[in-house]
Amino acid sequence: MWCLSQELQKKKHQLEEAGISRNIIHILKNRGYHTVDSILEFIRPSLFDLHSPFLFTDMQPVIHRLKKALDDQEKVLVYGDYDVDGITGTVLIYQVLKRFGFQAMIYVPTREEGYGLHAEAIEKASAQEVSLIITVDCGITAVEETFMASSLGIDMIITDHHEPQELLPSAVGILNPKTSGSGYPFRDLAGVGVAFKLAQALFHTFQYPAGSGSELEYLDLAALGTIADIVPLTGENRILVKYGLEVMSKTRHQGLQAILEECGLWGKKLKAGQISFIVAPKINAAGRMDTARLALNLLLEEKMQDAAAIAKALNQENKQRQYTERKILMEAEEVLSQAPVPEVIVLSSTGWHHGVIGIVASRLVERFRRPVFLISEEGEMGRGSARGINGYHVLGELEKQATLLSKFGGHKQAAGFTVPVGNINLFRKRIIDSFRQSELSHEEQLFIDSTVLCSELCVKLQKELDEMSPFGAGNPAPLLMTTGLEIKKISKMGKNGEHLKLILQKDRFTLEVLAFKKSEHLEKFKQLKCMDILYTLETNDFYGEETLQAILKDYRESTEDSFSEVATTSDQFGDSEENMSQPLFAKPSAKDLNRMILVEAYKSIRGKVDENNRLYWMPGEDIHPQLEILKIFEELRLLQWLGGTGPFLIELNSTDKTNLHRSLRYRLLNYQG
Ligand SMILES: [Mn+2]
Repeated sequence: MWCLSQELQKKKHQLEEAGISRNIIHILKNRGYHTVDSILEFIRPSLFDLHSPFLFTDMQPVIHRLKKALDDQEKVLVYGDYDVDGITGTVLIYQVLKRFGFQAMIYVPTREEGYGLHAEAIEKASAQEVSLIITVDCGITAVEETFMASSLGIDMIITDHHEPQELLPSAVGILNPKTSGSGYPFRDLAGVGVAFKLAQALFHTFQYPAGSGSELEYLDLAALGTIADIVPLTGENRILVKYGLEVMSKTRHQGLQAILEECGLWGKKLKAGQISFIVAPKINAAGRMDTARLALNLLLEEKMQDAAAIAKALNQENKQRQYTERKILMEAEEVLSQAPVPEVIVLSSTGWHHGVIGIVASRLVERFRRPVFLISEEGEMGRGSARGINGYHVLGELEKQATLLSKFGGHKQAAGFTVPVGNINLFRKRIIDSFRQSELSHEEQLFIDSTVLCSELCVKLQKELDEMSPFGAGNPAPLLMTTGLEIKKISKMGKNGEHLKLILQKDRFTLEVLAFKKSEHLEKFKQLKCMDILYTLETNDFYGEETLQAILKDYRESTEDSFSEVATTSDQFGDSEENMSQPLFAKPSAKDLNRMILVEAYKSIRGKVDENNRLYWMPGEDIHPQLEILKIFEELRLLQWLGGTGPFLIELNSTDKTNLHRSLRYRLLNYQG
């Protein structure tokens, strides 16, 4: 079903005056960004807006314990998870600890050992005289293991982002934004995001070593893990990923450079989609097929040559993984073809590699638009992986069947579980019954962000849409609709002709449209006189000339009144009109931020920087306008945030001439003032 929200009101909006086009304002309003402030924060995210890590209630005791560990040169074990989120977070904490002189070591369990904290690993750590363990991306349910560690004289610091259970481990401190008393305002951080917050607190506490780095250097790892873990790319995650991708394109991590080279992405502007579809699977391949050691070594490697060799090996392992994946997928589809596809797909087999069934489950969800539970039987036990559809709470459904399961955990969209093989049939029946009792439907709803006229399609619009990137979970690429197009030309594309390329036209405007994996629609397309399409927009750099390219998501034959065929929703708007006209800055002194004050502020910063052009600066009492100044300078690339959430470590760039009007933040401010 195609769903469209109502059109924007006709009167000219202040954001339009500041140079944002109507389509963009419309899209952002539909996505819940109602106030000018929230729109500005969204299209101009700033590192100066990162939350203080000390908002975590437990950050003080954690840092206090870490200080003691440093003073006494205790052995500290960083205990991570084997997926990309876990590995990046583990490497991040380990490297930061090392840089401040800690006796740090790493442990990441194999997939055979399974997810989470293990008693044997704690015993091993104890034998090696470890007296402090920091978990990364795991541990929030490790009540018994934490108790056991403490009986061996080991303290625990738990950093995690998984859903907590009622009983929390009695650790020195728990950093998990999903616990009720966490104190932290943003609950969607990935495991590596939480690790990054701990790193920020460490840098704040142990100071920024003169002339050397800051937490900015680790933003590449934070972005990689955050994208790979499919957490929503909104709020603080959006800031981490947007700037993290920039850091990644110049990364100091040799292994990251090597894997980007292996993927043909080194030296290019990076997109979140490339990281999740091309880079992350290669790093994950190690964790899936065997031990995660290869991926870990990749990120820790300091010699480029060795890093390149590991990246090659990972690529090989990924190919093996893809082969295994295809095989399981074919087997699953074969089973499903023998009967009508049930409301919820629950399949099990003895031959399936449990490290790959999660990906296969995702593929089946895409294909059949149903929740999927795949189980790999190993003797008496089955290890399962589940993926949901919109509105289906995978973890919640597993909770309902808790009596049939021996272990489960995860998130709303994805989860893992262990089930005795004898219970699988009953489990399947109950899961399907539960779905039937819910009011969920399998029909996919496509939410159209905006309708666009053929005449409006230009590279400038695409560039503006691109300012809404990074795209991914929680922030999909805008879905556009254009109606009444005729097919001018249609041809097959790709190695086996599996894709189609269409040239569509209306009046004198034409649009190039790519339809991936739609070659079987060729005849259908040819019979259409006139069509409406849903698509996302990209640019194609063709011999140095940028051209527009639409990626087709759905299509249908045009009717007399195309709009009446679309379900319209108006509830998303609410009373947003009023909100939109609220003044941007509530603080009275903010509107005085004119050109002169900005020039004075810039001179003052320039007068205070050290020989490395750096300044560790705490804005004074009236912090709000001062922060706005920093954000305008950041937008204009006059300065760069290096670290801190106030005080800030900033570095002045060498450019000194700029036009203030290039800053959207400044323009909006000026328009109001
Ligand atoms: Mn995670």
